[in-house]
Amino acid sequence: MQPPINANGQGSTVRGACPHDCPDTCALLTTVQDGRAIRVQGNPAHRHTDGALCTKVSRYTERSYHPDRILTPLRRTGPKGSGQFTPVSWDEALDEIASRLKPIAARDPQAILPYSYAGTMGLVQSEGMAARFFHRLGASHLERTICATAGGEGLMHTLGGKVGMKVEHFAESKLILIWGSNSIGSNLHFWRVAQQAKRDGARLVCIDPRRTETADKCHEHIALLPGTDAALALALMHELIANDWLDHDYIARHTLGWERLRERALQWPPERAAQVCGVPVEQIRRLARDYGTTKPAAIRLNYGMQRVRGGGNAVRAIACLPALVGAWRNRAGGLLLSASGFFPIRRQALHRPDLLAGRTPRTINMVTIGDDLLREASPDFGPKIEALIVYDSNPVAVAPESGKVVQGFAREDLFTVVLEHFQTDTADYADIILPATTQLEHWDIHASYGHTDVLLNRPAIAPVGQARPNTEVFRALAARMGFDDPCFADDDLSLCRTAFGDAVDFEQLLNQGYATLPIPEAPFADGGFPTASGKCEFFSERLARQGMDGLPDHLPNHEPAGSDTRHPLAMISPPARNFLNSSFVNVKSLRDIEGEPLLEIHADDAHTRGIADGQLVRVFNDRGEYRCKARISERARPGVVNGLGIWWRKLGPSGTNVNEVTSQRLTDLGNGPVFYDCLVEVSPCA
Ligand SMILES: Nc1nc2c(c(=O)[nH]1)N[C@H]1C(S)=C(S)[C@@H](COP(=O)(O)OP(=O)(O)OC[C@H]3O[C@@H](n4cnc5c(=O)[nH]c(N)nc54)[C@H](O)[C@@H]3O)O[C@H]1N2
Ligand SMILES: Nc1nc2c(c(=O)[nH]1)N[C@H]1C(S)=C(S)[C@@H](COP(=O)(O)OP(=O)(O)OC[C@H]3O[C@@H](n4cnc5c(=O)[nH]c(N)nc54)[C@H](O)[C@@H]3O)O[C@H]1N2
Ligand SMILES: [Mo]
Repeated sequence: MQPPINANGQGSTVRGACPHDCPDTCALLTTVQDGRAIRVQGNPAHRHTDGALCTKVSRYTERSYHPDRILTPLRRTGPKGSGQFTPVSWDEALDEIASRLKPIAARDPQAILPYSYAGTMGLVQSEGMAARFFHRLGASHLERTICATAGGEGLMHTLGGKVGMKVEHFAESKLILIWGSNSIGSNLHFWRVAQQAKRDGARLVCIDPRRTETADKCHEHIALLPGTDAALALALMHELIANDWLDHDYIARHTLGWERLRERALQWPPERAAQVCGVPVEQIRRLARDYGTTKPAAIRLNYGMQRVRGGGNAVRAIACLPALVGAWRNRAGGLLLSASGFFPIRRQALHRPDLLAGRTPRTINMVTIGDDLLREASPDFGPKIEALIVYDSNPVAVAPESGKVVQGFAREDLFTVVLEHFQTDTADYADIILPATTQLEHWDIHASYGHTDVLLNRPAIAPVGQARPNTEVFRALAARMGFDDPCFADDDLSLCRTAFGDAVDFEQLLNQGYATLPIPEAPFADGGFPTASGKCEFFSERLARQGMDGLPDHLPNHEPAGSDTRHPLAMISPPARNFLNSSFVNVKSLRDIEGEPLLEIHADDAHTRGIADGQLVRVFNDRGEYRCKARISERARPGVVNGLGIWWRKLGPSGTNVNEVTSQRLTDLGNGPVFYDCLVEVSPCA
């Protein structure tokens, strides 16, 4: 085991990192008294955290010492899903898991599937030891697509990777487009920078179907229909061309495919886009003028706008804009979706794909886990999934089309292990639950997708109850499976060192808790994009070679608004501010702020359906239905309803949540989910 406490030579304050799936990756200071964490604060010395935390993480001790924390391994005693378990010892639990996995592995290890996402973003506790274990086993490979792959691929094809502006330089921008991002809720530390820019005279424009708390505080809100962002971006290009608001020199020297993009964009006059986006044509013209004539102009994209069929293309289209106006020339101009591509993570050394020893296991997409758990063996699919090991994720609540996900998890012939802090909707279906440590209790090291610092997390307290770090569980399972490769003996601190090797100063991390990557102030002022051509690729040869459109285009949703008279409303399900995906839903003080599951609906749509404010409603389509209270609200535009997520199913009025109605279809690029490409009807409950 790891040394439980390291007081860091500072009495009882321990430096850490917020583990959550959020662009901000805050530096934490935990105050420990008599071995107990009594307070978690933002580190004032870390420029991006600036001493401030979101409401959720400032309640971290409430989550870590929650009376419902799982304190011992548990074995199921009732039917799957009933949530009935009895405590067992670690040895019993681990022996049982190994004895169940061994015969499956002997037949075909691909019948075993890991299922994990970003419960912790830590490089060590997420896949640090787990990937080694599953590679050595030869288990099915999980395609980790549930969040960001459409946008990630879009960026990759256009800019060459998940790279962009440094977040701190938005403070000097004069125009900021906040595009598909509710920054106040999900990117608070960026919002603080945007506020600085606003005080210095910047204009803020929010592009989002929902009138969010962020939209409220911007100068302008463009409430487009979900999944129409590429049409808007193409119309902006049309106007930049028509009015010659272009940086011809930057285009000539640092871009590829301009003539072809020009032709495409000229097919998108603002009138056409206005029709598709459902916004006034004047708004598009004004936005184009602002973007074409204000310098420096910056775009903060977030992943909210890529959870639709054309999400990858939409990101490609938007990522072309800064090059057209030469915005990258200034450090306060350009675009930021994710900065994670700047981090020199040594994935091979950490994950050890060499342990596959030449095997190439099949891939299962985490988005389609509902269908895949219900599939029989076949030459196309491979073996039926017989065992599932879930960690850092709550698929029964967060994966789309949960009717099928639940049916799959309920299979009697499926052996399921869940590593968790709490008895989540997913843990209810486990055969064995293993108690996991929280960030206050283990070592980890973090990259970020919203800034460019590496953070180290030291354990502040001993594990609560019998909890163990994920790494420790996979070490113990490796031993029981007879895997004696030396890499299974690496302890967590050495895994932290391995993650970046010499690329970051580990002594500085130990002493200060964070280290800044050396990245140029304006990384693409003179081109130098990490694409094959070194240019911003408007046209992608690579996509064209794969038989796809080499240019970005608007691809209508799988379920476009107005295409199904039985389900006329477009539904999006963005995060509730005080939850993080399905994490924190069980923290009472935070749940009290959110109240209960809500569907925001515009007054016009409510009245035609006889729905009163506060009334219980049924939200349904052919995939399923869930119930919640309706809130008649200006936050919803006509034709679009907002089902704020992601509630635990068992805390919802009918034991279901919003993912009952979302679909398992995929995005144009990256095989991502289409949570916000979903048509429903809403009716009042009697
Ligand atoms: N408090 C909190 N913070 C979070 C999260 C959370 O659950 N809660 N989630 C974290 C995670 S997992 C991620 S991936 C990141 C980013 O997570 P995101 O899901 O990108 O988070 P938001 O910033 O809320 O952005 C979503 C916004 O996009 C809008 N939107 C929906 N459809 C469209 C569309 O078609 N076009 C446009 N333009 N906008 C659309 C939604 O209304 C919403 O306001 O945030 C992280 N931060
Ligand atoms: N309808 C709809 N669905 C969505 C979204 C949406 O906007 N709308 N957003 C999607 C997005 S962007 C994402 S990223 C996914 C997120 O989906 P998930 O990554 O599954 O995120 P969470 O729901 O937060 O669940 C993470 C779980 O990991 C556990 N955990 C945390 N730390 C540790 C640890 O150290 N060890 C172990 N063993 N467990 C730990 C937590 O207790 C929590 O239950 O959801 C997606 N689902
Ligand atoms: Mo996400």
